[in-house]
Amino acid sequence: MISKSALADLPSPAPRSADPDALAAEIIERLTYSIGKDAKVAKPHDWLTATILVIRDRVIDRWMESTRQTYDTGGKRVYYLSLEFLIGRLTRDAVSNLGMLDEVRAALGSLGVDFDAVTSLEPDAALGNGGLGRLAACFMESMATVDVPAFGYGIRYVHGLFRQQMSDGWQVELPETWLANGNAWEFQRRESAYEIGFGGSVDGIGANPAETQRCVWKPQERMVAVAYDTPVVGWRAKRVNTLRLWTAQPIDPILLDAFNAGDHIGALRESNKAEALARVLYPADQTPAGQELRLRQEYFFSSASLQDILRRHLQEYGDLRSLPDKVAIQLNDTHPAISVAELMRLLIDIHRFGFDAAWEITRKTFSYTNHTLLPEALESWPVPLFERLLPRHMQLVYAINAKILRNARLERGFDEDQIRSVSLIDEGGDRRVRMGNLAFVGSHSINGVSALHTDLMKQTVFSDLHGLYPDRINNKTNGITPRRWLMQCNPGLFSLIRDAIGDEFMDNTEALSALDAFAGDSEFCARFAAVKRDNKVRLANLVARRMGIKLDPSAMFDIQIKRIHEYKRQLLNIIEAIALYDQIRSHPERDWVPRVKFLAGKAAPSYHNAKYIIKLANDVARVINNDPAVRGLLKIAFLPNYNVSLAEIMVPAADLSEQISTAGMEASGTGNMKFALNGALTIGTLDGANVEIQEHVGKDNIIIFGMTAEEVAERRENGHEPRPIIEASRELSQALTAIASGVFSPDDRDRYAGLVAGLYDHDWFMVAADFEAYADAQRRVDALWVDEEAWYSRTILNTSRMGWFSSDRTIRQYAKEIWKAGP
Ligand code: B1H
Repeated sequence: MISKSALADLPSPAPRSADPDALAAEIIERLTYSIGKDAKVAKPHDWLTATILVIRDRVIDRWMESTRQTYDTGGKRVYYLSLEFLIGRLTRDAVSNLGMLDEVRAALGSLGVDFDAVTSLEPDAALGNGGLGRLAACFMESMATVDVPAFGYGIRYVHGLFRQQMSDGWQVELPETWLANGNAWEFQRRESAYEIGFGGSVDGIGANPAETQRCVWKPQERMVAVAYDTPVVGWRAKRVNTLRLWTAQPIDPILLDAFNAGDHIGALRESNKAEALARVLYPADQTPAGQELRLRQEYFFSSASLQDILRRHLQEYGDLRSLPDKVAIQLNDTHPAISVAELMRLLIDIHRFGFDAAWEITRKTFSYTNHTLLPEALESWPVPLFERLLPRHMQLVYAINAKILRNARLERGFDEDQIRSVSLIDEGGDRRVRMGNLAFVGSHSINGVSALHTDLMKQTVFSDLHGLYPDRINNKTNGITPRRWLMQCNPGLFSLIRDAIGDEFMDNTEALSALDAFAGDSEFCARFAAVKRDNKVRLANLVARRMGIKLDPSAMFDIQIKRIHEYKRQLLNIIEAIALYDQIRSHPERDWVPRVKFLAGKAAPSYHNAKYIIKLANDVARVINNDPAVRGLLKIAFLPNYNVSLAEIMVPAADLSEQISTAGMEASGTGNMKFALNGALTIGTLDGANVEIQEHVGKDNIIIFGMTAEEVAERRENGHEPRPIIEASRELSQALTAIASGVFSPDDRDRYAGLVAGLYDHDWFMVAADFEAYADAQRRVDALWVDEEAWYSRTILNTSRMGWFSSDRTIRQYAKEIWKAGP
């Protein structure tokens, strides 16, 4: 070991150079000495790894400085707990945020290596399902950008979201192996390891043990959480934060007694059990898995993260009473909600706080983001399972509940119905622990993710809790990072904007508004259109390569990309395509606007209807794309394996963005923001953040249609009858009859009988109810498209006015209003 005095004299490494020659020399050095490959025989992957190692050094310099600075200034740290981080590729983002794109490109070029080819070998880190996970990734980048000292905490899944393959139009799930070639971005931290327990029993301490007092939990099963750190570089590398992902390891790697007794499989039981825990991401977006392994994952990463946070705080401040002053923990949905009980346990049982003192620290430290109102997505766990796996936490949940309900009844005069609704235990049917209620009562702030969603939260799921704690619910409308979702994914538009308005928007996205002045400038419109065309050609080439479908880049590119979900209404889009197909054939004399409808997205493997919707899209595409009567005026392409990297190619190529969820059901949406920022017009409902997008871009520059959230609720209440609506619309009933009778599935005529029957029977998602409005809106879009200059001037106004939707703005609001952290 090194003595303290010697430490002070340790030399610092020389700062790394950004000079292309120096970079090239280092890449060769890394190839040789870190990877052990001669440049002459190095494989593309070796070049990627060597390049990452060289870039990483530049990141590390800034990383250590950021860490030191937080220690020196005693700044408050933010911890973002999330079971999902849907990051995508890291390398281009890091190089770009370091401001070294040209240099690294030149360095590799001088070695005969193409930067784009090498970086496209990097697998997507797909440790998330959809919007919720991608939001966490945007937030990590923005927290570094706006200089908030932050850690993201999650799980290092060996298998992220599955790879989607199409087999005859059906989704097939294959395991994703993003770590197969190693991961040069991460650092294993063996010293950051914590024991995590499950099951067992609880002993009271003292004469009259109560669950509110200190107890000893003796878990029956134990494992170790080990940290892996990935640096997250903010814009201009002002700050580098840490994404800390946990992996599970056994306490004993092998049970030697069992092994020596000849039980070679049994000897590895513990090891397998631990490793299984963190192996796979649950692929069920908005339909909680409900299985024991999922609860284990939630507790495992919550406990490891909290132990890590408390250790760091104690090491620095020596006293946990100051925790809320120095630590803010954001719960990304209810997945880490068990943290509320875990922090109580750690404070009471390990650090000897009394119940009330522990409760005050807990509430002041946590805040919770709700991302969905879908009833099926609200997590709850059966009491017997909870109790068996986490007996001490069960006691604490009861103790917290008693405190809350006493207060509600005695001091606030809550009646039986209200008590039932705010209780942490759902007593209707089998008894369950409600994670949303636990997260709510354990937090000082509960936020929604768009203005509409926050209002609905107050009126629906949390209405009684809102009555009990009226100052806790607040709104933080989502955002997206403009680095990945404009500067990196759309270099053509990026440089066009710089030419027009200078560089200010690179540090303040709202400065994009200077583009407003160019909306009426025909020359600028033409240049904007040329950039769009290049992006469309790039996408068309990809589709030709991957799917063998030839597309015309001068057609309107109409894109719907997101998870496949009935409430997102891909079905509405497909049915409208069929109706349009019929119209084109019936009226060949009309001037139809040529369109390509792109769809992409994954379905939860157990989501039956979603899988049929994918199959339908492919069946309809086959028929329409091959019908000569359509004369190429309409094409449909369902692109397989939608992920962040594919989005980065599709978003810049869109003319029209489909955001058509049933009003009241999409909490925010973030894809909607990416498209509008990149100069697509939105066709959408008044749902989620669409409402605020309309307020920003202006009514003339977005195409809104359909029922409002209020109208949907009203119609459901009064008993929605879809049949007469369907029968009143010739286009809709013809399209549905075609689907139901097997026009698109001659090999299995009844394939879609169930899907169509759902529309006639209940139409829960208002597909039939909104069809006419949607079809009309699409014809309005066609009319706008025909006047090319007016179209581009509208798209320019979208780009110009979307700056507010930067996640930097969102994070500044969280930092100021919830976390009280950051500059
Ligand atoms: C969102 C989820 C979600 N809301 C449960 N809820 C999950 C719920 O694995 N699970 O159990 C996974 C995901 N995801 C999305 O969050 C909303 O639907 C979007 O509207 C929103 O933009 C996004 C980010 O706030």
